[in-house]
Amino acid sequence: MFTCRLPWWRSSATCKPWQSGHFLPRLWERCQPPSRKGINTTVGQGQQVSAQEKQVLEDLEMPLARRETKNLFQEQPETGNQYLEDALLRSYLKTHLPPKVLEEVNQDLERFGNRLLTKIRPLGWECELNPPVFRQYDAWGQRVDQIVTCSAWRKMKEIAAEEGLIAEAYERRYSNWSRLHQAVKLYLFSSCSGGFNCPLAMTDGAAKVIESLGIPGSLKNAFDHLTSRDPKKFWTSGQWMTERRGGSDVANGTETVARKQTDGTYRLYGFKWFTSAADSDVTLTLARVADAEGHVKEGSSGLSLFFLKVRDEEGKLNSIQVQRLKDKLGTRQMATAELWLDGAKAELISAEGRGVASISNMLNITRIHNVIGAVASMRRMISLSREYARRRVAFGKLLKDHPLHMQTIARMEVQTRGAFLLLMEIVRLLGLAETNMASEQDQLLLRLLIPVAKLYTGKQASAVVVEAMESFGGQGYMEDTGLPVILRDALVLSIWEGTTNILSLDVLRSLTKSQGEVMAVFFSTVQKKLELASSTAKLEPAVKRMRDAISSLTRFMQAAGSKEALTMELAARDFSYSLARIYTGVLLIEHAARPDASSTDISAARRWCNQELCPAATELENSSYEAEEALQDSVLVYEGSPAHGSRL
Ligand code: UCC
Repeated sequence: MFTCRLPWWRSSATCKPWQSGHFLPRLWERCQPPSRKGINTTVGQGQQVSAQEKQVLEDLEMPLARRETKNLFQEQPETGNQYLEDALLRSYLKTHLPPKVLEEVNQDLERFGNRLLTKIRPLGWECELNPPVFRQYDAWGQRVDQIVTCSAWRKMKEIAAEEGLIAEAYERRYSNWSRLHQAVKLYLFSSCSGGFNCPLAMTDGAAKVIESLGIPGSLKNAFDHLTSRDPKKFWTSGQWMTERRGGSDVANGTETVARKQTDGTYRLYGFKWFTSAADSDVTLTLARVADAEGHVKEGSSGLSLFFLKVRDEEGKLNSIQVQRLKDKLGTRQMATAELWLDGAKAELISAEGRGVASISNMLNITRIHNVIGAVASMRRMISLSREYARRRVAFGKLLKDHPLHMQTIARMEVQTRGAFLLLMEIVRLLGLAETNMASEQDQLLLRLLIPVAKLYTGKQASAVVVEAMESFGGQGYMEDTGLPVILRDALVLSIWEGTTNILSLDVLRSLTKSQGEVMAVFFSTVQKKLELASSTAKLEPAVKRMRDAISSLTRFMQAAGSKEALTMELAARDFSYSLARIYTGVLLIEHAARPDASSTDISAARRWCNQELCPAATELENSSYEAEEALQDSVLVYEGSPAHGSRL
């Protein structure tokens, strides 16, 4: 008989092989066929857990000979109704929503949670298994440029309309809370959506731009379609902003030219390099208006915003050619294409030269959707990870009984809670702004927090999802578990809609544009929230650390303000991280100071505040933002490369 040695920290005895989780027998008959997603979901599974755990441990006592050796496999994690299982979400809604709104929203979310579980998640997996295909020519050699999507993808569009995933935010039936209700539905939908969250982000952004233009007559029909609950009427929108010369530097990268026609419309000529959800009905895009001589103005002030329909009434493309579909690391369920605009008919919808300022209304919405996607992917991975820990046995006990394993998941949980509260804060402020209830301070805070949250949660999602994947051991790396899909799709979150550095520079843009007012509001808001929480004794250490961090940030601002512009540019990322950590920490403290807060609320706030809260101040003390350090950065990067000599 063979034996294996126990780990070094246990007694020197040996254990039988079946005491190791690698030999865990088949316990339940719920395995899905390999072609389906390898993660199970059940409604109301919470009650079964202790019996299941008991069964796992009892089964380990059985001798190997009595078990089905040919069917040995590990138990799959199961999740139930996401809404009912999300304690933080439910406590947030209970705390903030007025009772009548809470009652209705609660009912809607519980019903939606069941629909997600039973209908929508399987469709999402079908979208993953049937990515879009590009068909350039028909059988007879005619160019057709069709992007063929699967039926599940098209069903997602119908569901999005029926559930009001865009409409909810624009109907405003719950006044300022409508935006939050919509965001929560999108958050629940995101990880089941098979990538359909991407077109919804841009559809929401397009509706927002049109609304912010006052819904002009020519766009009324489009607005009605974009915000419709009727699946037959509902349209999705793209956002064609990235061209061959650049995704970040839109001002210099945009080559597309708009030529005015006698009827007042424009024809667009150019090449769009990334056009996500290329099967959308309409889009917003940037171009340079040519004058009578055909000249265009370069730079940001030469850009204008256009609206166009992708196809005409007969379904023919609007003088657009699809070059090819992108071969992406993730989000493969959704078609991202390269498009030639060869005289596409379009309507100018911004003032000439105000394209970037106008499309930034869309960017700010899609960036919030990015935050939604980030929090949703973290929450999904943790849900699976914690369920797995209740079933998987290693070293003679369930993973959930290994303190180090639990510590690792708990750390992820703290990150996810923080990110969730930051998301809720932003959509709360947006809801106020959209119903004319936001003060000037609220609006400034919203402007600052959107890029902060986008850049920070994008990074958190990558880190948390990778960590959570590890908690499944080798299974986490296996495609047919569905777990790698979540990782691939999460990795775009720090790139799409602006990279971390571009967003950090946008944080600085908000400071400059408001002449520092955004920071005054930031400081007064965090101070106010802390004062309200300071009477909770258990939060004292967290409040103290937060006050210290705020002092550090104040000192950083004073010191950086007296230095050259390079200092702030070099500090932009650390500074943005500092804002994210401080603001999120304050939100966690605020949530933990509620009269009915749980011990986990308090613990989460304390743990968050134990990390370094103001890295910008530390790095300033380390002289990281000095000009010599910037030079040294180049030396470090290029040492040994052909560019080394030429740079020194
Ligand atoms: O490329 C992409 C695809 C990647 C991978 C695709 C895979 C599929 C993913 C699927 C996921 C589901 S996505 C696109 C990535 N690119 C971006 O997101 C753009 C990044 N770049 C920026 O954000 C830049 O900061 C720009 C383009 C906004 C900078 O443009 P400018 O022209 O240099 O900026 P200015 O001159 O500073 O700003 C022009 C005006 C100003 O207003 P005024 O003129 O009134 O002073 C700014 O205040 O625009 C205003 N503005 C804003 N206002 C600029 N940004 C904002 C803002 N965020 N909010 C409000």
